Amino acid sequence: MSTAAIPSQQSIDQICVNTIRTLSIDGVQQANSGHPGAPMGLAPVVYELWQKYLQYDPANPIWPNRDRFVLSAGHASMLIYSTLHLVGVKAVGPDGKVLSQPSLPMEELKRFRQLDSRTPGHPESHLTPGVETTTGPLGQGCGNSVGMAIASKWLAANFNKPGFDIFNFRTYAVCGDGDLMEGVAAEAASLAGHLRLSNLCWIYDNNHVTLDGPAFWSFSEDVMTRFVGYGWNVTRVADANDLKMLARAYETFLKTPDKPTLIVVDSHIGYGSPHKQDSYQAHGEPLGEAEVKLVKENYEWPVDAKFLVPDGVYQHFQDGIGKRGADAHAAWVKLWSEYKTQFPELAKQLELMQSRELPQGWDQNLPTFPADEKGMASRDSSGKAVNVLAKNIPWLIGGSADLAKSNKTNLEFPGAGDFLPGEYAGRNLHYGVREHAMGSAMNGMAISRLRPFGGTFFNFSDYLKPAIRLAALMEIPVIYVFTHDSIGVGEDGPTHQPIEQLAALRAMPNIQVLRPGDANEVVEAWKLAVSHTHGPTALVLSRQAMPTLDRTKFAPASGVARGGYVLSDALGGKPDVILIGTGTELGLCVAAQAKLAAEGVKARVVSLPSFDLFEKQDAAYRESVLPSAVTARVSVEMASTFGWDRYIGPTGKSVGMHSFGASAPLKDLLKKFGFTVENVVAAAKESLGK
Ligand SMILES: Cc1ncc(C[n+]2csc(CCOP(=O)(O)OP(=O)(O)O)c2C)c(N)n1
Ligand SMILES: [Mg+2]
Repeated sequence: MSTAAIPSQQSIDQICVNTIRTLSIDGVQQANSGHPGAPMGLAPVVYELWQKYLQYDPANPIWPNRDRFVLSAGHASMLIYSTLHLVGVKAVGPDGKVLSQPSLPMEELKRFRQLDSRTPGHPESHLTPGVETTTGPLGQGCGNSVGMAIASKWLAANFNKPGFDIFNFRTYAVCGDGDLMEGVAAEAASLAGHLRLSNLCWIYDNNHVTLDGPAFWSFSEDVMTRFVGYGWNVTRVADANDLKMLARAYETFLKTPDKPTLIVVDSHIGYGSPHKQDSYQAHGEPLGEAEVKLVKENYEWPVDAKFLVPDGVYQHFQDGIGKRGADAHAAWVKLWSEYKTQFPELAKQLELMQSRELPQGWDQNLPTFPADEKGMASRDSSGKAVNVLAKNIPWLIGGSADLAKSNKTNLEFPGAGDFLPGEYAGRNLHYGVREHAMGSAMNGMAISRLRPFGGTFFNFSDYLKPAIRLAALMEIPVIYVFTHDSIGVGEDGPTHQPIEQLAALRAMPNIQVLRPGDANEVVEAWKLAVSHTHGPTALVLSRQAMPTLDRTKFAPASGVARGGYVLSDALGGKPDVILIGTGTELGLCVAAQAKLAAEGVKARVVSLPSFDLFEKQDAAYRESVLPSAVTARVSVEMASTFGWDRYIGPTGKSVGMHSFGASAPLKDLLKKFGFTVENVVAAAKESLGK
């Protein structure tokens, strides 16, 4: 396409900015779906950052010390797609190797929002190399960026050596009014300010508009004062189109040594379109062919050209970010090769982290728990297991939302240390009472190749659910330590007693959910959690003790790996009834089995700590555990019975929860809600038709 129609007085910077804008407009228009407004307003912000400041090599989008760019305003996805295309970010193969072809060739921009494109409606990191994290649910990118900044500080504190700044990457997040209205961003900002994460920069698109109308309808707080209160450095750019002012703001960020930076950028949605400026109706929709032409006219752009990249634009990006990024990357590679010879041990660790592998001997010294009728709470066995694992895996780093002592997530071995403001080497994070930010930050940490685990009460898993969901979608290995997993918490009452949380997590795709039934199952569950590299794991653990089963009499706990296994068969096989239990209720099933045997009823006990792992087994195995001929079945679990019908069938019985719990001593609750041996026995008989 000829560029003759673009007036020569437009600087190359301006032409590049307008190319980002018009590619975004054309992508949205072609899809007839999406948000053109935010990319139009934000194009100069992103241009100035990428072209002049971002330490990023388009030829290697997985270089570990690259600066991270997060588009928290994920609805502006065409903005990042256009940018990735123009700067020529390379694709990455499934094996994690950088390829010679681009991540987003022009055809992909033209296939915006189409099936199997690399340009989905909102950016998805597992689909599109160059997209650092999946965004769209507003606020999450902000939370992720805090995790990335934490990761950079932690990596620097643990791996940098004098003269070897292997890690010092910065994280930039672009957010809008919606992001800053969301609670998760507020939690994350509070945490980042507290931790003095000077490597974090948020760029707030202060465009005075949200989907429903002018921002003042719903949002009138003083954002700058709020962030000053959080302990951030706050600066403002009064006109998003002023590249010089933007540059000054980025310089200010780079010069601020002790706090994160918020750059408030005043912009007008769809800037440059005088026709739509005052119309709040349509900015979340395609402009329409006629408006597209008017907008292009306003940019002094050829009005009929589509997906136009004027001559010189690709080259200009190559000369800017391309060259700067290649030089920075090359310097790093040189440093890294010297580092590898001087610090081979540390270098090896970093290589393992990058490929999400575990170090040799990662499972050594894990405890085996002897049989014990009184037993222990699974949170306690979990605490023991994770302390061993964390000692073996130096980048397994923990934390809790202010419940570390309850969740037993504290890493207590010598040298584990705390991650505190200005002290970034420690392995224990203190998220404070900020569950959602914890979940979202852990995503950012996992993306940065750390292996984070974080704890809270299972009931409060709802507080971080949106972040869990994104971890599952992004296929990243975050581990949740959810303790106090049932009405078994007792006196704290129904506000603290989870009911439907298990069913809800089991319904989520691509998360490993494990509710182990004794101390040795807990160890197996932790092994599965740390070995699982392409999705999150939720460990659902009790506050109260459960028996440690005698594994010389019962099947080995390694059966956990198959999700469900025959823990104890009926004498002579051929059970009349199958009792299926998880967690604290497994012991109840074992006791009921003995009682039934005394009455001449042959029962099999199946331990089923993980629905999802059991579903992954072949049909023959599942049939061997739950033979279809045995239709008398009982499930026993102190949670909503929702979902159990698939295992108990039409004649089965569920001993479970059908209401919220209550505040009372545990023994009274067990009686009230039927978690007694007698009741399980009665359910078994009922299922047998007796
Ligand atoms: C958690 C969440 N709620 C709602 C939405 C739907 N949504 C997409 S953009 C948007 C608001 C847009 O306002 P703003 O953040 O100011 O972005 P702008 O329209 O200015 O680009 C909303 C509500 C969402 N993506 N995520
Ligand atoms: Mg807005």
